[in-house]
Amino acid sequence: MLPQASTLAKNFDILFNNIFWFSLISFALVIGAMIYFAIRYHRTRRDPFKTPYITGHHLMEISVSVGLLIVVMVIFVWGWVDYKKLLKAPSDSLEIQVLAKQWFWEFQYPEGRKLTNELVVPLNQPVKLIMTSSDVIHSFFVPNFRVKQDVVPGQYTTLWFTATQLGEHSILCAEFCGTGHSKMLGMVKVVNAEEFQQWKKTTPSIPAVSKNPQEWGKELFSQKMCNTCHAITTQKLVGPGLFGIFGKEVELEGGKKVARDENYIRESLMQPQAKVVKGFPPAMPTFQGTLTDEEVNALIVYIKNLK
Ligand code: HEC
Ligand SMILES: [Cu+2]
Repeated sequence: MLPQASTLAKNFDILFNNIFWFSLISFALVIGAMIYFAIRYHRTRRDPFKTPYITGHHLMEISVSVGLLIVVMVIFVWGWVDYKKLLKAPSDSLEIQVLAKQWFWEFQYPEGRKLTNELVVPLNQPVKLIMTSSDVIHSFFVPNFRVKQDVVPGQYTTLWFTATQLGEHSILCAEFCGTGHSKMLGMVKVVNAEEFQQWKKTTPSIPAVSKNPQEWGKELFSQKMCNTCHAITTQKLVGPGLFGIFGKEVELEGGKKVARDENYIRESLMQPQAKVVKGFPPAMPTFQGTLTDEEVNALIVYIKNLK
């Protein structure tokens, strides 16, 4: 058996084992009865030309149906109780953003620290993952923690766990996501609280902050694929050309007019569908979880200077 390395692992294993043994015993009984009846009532043991006439047996049928219903309901309610524990992360959880990409995992801590394919978490501390994908559907799976959750582009899914075993635990992608799927591997590194504080000190946060924001914004504009939908001239592509837009008013779908200020651009990135420019489809993907505050700022500076 895999190690039970999270608080939820035991619950799931108990449920799983109960269902497993119940199924196995039922299987043995059913097959055993079949073999017994096949031998006991074999044609050679009775008059081959006389088949007994059998009518239904109400009491037996009802008791089997009700009995099985009770078994299924027990499994359902039991599963529901455990599932509810999985849904609601404790309020003191450490929140970490997860971005799945073909074909790696990116983890971002509240202070801006970013790690690829490695998630460092403290022992016995609830950790909540806020996950999204930048391309196709992936699935975040840590077998030792018994947690698995789809990671869907353009949407947030969450997952939480409290690690109870020090050391390294594999992260797998459990949704076929392209040719590199099997190599989409990561590691959860569970350390104790002091080591975690130490790690925080020695791992620099927000490494890119010292960059010139305008240059950085320019890099991001192509890195984050803004340029596939936006020209930096006034030309229309999928989205509006961004030349000289900053500070000017824009007419929205529905006729309302708003000024394009920092907040407007920020909202365009985080909730693109909140204000849709007139004459364009609501086709812009959200960059929430993909762009850090610093990156958003850099992009704003860049767009501001397109004039
Ligand atoms: C898949 C295409 C697509 C991508 C990728 C995309 N956008 Fe957009 N964007 C649009 C469309 C379509 C609109 C117009 C509809 C709307 O307002 O949502 C838009 C609107 C905008 C606006 C408002 C424009 C205006 O005239 O007021 C800004 C600013 C913007 N995008 C910036 C960005 C930045 C920065 C990126 C990259 C981080 C980006 N977009 C990536 C399609 C895209
Ligand atoms: Cu994947």
